[in-house]
Amino acid sequence: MTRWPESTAREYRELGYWTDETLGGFLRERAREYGPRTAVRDHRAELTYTQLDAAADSTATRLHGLGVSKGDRVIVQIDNRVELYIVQFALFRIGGVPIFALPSHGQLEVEQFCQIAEPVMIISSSTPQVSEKERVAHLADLSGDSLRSRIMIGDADGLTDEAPDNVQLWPAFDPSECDDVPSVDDVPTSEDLAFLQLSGGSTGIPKLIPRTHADYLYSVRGSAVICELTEHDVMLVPLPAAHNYPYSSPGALGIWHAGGEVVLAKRPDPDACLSQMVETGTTIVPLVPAIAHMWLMAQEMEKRQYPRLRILQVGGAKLSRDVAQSLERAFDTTVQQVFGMAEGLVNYTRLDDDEETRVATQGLRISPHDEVKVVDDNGNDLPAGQSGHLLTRGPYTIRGYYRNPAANRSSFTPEGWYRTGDLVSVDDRGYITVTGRAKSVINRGGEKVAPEEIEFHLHADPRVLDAVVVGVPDEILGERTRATVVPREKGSMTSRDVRTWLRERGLASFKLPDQVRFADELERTAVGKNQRT
Ligand code: AMP
Ligand code: DBH
Repeated sequence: MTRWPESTAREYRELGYWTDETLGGFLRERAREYGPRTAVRDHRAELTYTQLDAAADSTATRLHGLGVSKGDRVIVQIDNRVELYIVQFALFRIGGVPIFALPSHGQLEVEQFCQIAEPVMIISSSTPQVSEKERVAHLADLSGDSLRSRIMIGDADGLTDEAPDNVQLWPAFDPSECDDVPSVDDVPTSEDLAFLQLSGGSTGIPKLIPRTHADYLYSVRGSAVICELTEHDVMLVPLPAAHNYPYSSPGALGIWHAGGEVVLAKRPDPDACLSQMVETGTTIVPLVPAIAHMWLMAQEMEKRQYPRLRILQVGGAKLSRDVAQSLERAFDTTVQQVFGMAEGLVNYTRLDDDEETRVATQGLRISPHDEVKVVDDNGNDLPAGQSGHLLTRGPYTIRGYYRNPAANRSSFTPEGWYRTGDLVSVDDRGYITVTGRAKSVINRGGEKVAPEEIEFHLHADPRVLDAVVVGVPDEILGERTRATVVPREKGSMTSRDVRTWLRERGLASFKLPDQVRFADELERTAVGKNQRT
């Protein structure tokens, strides 16, 4: 893991940004303070802080018994249910390093995580896209050489006894059954690697983001202060809960920091979620623009009241001024724009910002020690107000990806600045406005898709002569993906064939092209590369 220089690390410690607290210790401390209060709820369970803490302990004991020890990587692909958090905290306690796969990742991505990170274990659940039966089959088939255990967490009744020998079935968690505390000799410390997040990435191969306990918890505490969270806050989580944004900006961790309650929604559909917001007295909800747009349309029809809703967060992709204004009016609340990245830097509009700032900018950094600079194509610094490439470094921004020297050479400067690939302008106050993007990533409603990756898999299809993938404007998603395919034999393929091919390759569902066009040839740039316009 590429680390911060020692002198910089010392500064962050001296400033009190990095403390000795680990994520495992964080939950223990919260349980001590807020014990009987509700920490988290999903469609079938509700856990107090004490129960979440105890569940993490008993699961840690179990995982330790299976041989997971400090530094071991474990792929965790669990959808929005309490077990996601229980497993994460269990791993943090024993120093296991979760890789936060998303429920929508396919077999292909999971195989790639195995190749890069050599995990000893994978723990999965069914997801909105994949049934329990299918998931068990996926687990059994995974070719990760390093995997010693494959665990499937289920709703008990949905699981059969006919599971393959190499997959263990764990029934959903029962809060009355936790009694043991793990005895671990080699405990993690706060500057150790805590987990691996995923980057949307601009190449075909996923990039794993190494976050430490200390750097992450600093960003969580800062975020909780900015959002003025208290123990009366209730956060509904309609996005995949393992994603960096609903996990830490301020996310579930920010809510727990303050003693509040997290409510996991199975899916982001507006009908269910808007009623759930009323029922649970939701005070804060993280959304991406595409979902915010859907919710807005539903709200304009239904006109429900959310007397407790303080903050409607929108991040992950650029929010239009119009939608921001309409959201505030329709939900009678404050919109907070969140411009962040799993690599680190997170910006928020502040709750007391004037309307123009709230609807037109993507906010201000968390920390005064977040260094932000804007440079031109040649790397020269630009003055305030001019648009250019955003570079950043700071107390919770990584200095390098996990086991990826090639990406590190291109994504980080020798002085440790992370090249975000975003084009922005920064005003005199430090507020950022996202003006565009220099990286080739397609931002599909907050989900990041690398066109090269899809092209790679299209080229692998023997029926395909050539293919190019681009993002095209979409009113709801912001951008949607369009594949233009040149078949070897004209008329030999349908768009369904193209999607089926990609799905069978094991690609995540959100990476399947929204639109497929066929052509006789592709336009080329002067150097003969496919034109992505
Ligand atoms: P990732 O590196 O996969 O975590 O994705 C982070 C990227 O998402 C950023 O570098 C931006 O390109 C994009 N992004 C996140 N939040 C916003 C936002 N509020 N407005 C515009 N783009 C955003
Ligand atoms: O898009 C992102 O990755 C993102 C958006 C908002 C993020 O990681 C975050 C906040 O922390």
